Amino acid sequence: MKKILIANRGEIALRIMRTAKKMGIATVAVYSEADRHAPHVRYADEAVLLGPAPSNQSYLLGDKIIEFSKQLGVDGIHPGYGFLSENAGFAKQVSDAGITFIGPNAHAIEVMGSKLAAKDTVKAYDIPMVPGVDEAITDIGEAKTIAKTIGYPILIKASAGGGGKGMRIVEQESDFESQMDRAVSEAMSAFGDGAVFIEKYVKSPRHIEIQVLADSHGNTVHLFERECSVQRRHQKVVEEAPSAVLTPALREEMGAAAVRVAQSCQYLGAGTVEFLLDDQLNFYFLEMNTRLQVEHPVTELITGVDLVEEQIKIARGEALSFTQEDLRIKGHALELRVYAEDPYNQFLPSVGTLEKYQKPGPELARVDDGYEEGMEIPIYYDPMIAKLIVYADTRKEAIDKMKEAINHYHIEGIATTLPFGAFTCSHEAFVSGHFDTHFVKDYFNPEEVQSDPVEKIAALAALKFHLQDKEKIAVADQEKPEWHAKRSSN
Ligand code: MV4
Repeated sequence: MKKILIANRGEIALRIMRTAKKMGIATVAVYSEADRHAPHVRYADEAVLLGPAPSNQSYLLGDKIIEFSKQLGVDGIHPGYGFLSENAGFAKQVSDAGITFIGPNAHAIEVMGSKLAAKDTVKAYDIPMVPGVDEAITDIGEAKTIAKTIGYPILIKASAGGGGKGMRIVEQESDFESQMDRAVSEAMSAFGDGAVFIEKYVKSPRHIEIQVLADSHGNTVHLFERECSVQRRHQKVVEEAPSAVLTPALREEMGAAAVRVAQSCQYLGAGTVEFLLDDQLNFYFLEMNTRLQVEHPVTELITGVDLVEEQIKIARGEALSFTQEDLRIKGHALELRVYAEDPYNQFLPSVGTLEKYQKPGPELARVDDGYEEGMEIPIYYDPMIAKLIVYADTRKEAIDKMKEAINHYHIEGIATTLPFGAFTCSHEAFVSGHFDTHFVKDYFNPEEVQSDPVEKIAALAALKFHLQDKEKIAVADQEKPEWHAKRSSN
């Protein structure tokens, strides 16, 4: 493989190109009109303009990307995450064009893209699953009978789902039909697929995911877990590896299960198997993500494996150069997603220009970013500016290092999630490891956010009055109150 095209933008495009260059592979960037001056365009050996800013006129144009690839003699296409990365049709079109898709085969993408197909595929592989059904609900009466056996509360989920869309908690039988109707119509409008199923609702789960790598010679290994329980509105904000709660025995058991999930769909390349972990440390398979994930760096730091390099080697047909026994966890890594969002104002997007942009030095942190001082954050794409990643011998030292790195990260012109990171790293629940996916809702109170004194305190006082004011006219969030309706009472 001599030349690869990176069908993506921002930090992940740069991240992939860095490894390609290290391997002596030439790089081709693609970009939209909004990204003409973006670092990923300058960093690449060649770059081609796809079209106007909106993704459906640029980064989602699979045909155009393949056309350019042919013209430029590209051997492989790396899709990054988002955009075309989990589009089975695109993966197939790329291979049909005689170009290597740096990712799994279309079959694995398709199966894992449907939660019901995924459950059906893994069920012969001894994978623990949340009590529930593995078929789309067609008969309400039958579904109610099953729900009664499982026991309320139950959760209705969309098969095509993602980001919590089409997901509804049902507390009691009398709410079943109305919640079902809402889930189906939400799934229909979001995914064009109204298929839903039910599961027992796991009350206070932690989100644990296992990184896997599978080559084309029949070797599949896992690279341990990442914990991503600190989320809000189904968007991860802080991730770490390893998890503070897994024992070596549980880690091995979950790792082995993840490997079987990958084997069940003849997986190839890097993938992630997501599990819920309940308060009794029971784990349940949720889904498999068939891409390189945003939070992959924490795994790289604790294992010393460059995941993009492995993806490229696997795509070239090479066998993994290590076995499961060769892999060890060393140290602890934390990642904070730095979003252009205002934690003091319900994490609403904060648009504007990076008037000031100074990062902590490499001795303190790895910063994977895609912007520079003076740049505007386009409104068309994901609002993530950077990933702030730290590594230390122990979890406690990593947390302290993250706090220090945040203090050495200076961004002006837009609000970011940096203060939220400081809040999390100073919170007793996070520091002690006693937290779950409700962390943000249970504890995050904008008034407690740790930050540079004086101006911030003044700003917070102003904010407090602002929020009190707003509360009176607040329009309810579409999914949150419902989802967490019962939490405040436990
Ligand atoms: C669940 C659950 C509780 N019980 N399933 C949220 C997104 C989707 N991928 C799966 N999700 C959940 N599924 C059962 N049976 C709770 C969640 C959930 C969640 C999962 C992982 C990380 C954050 C979350 C936040 C809220 C709900």
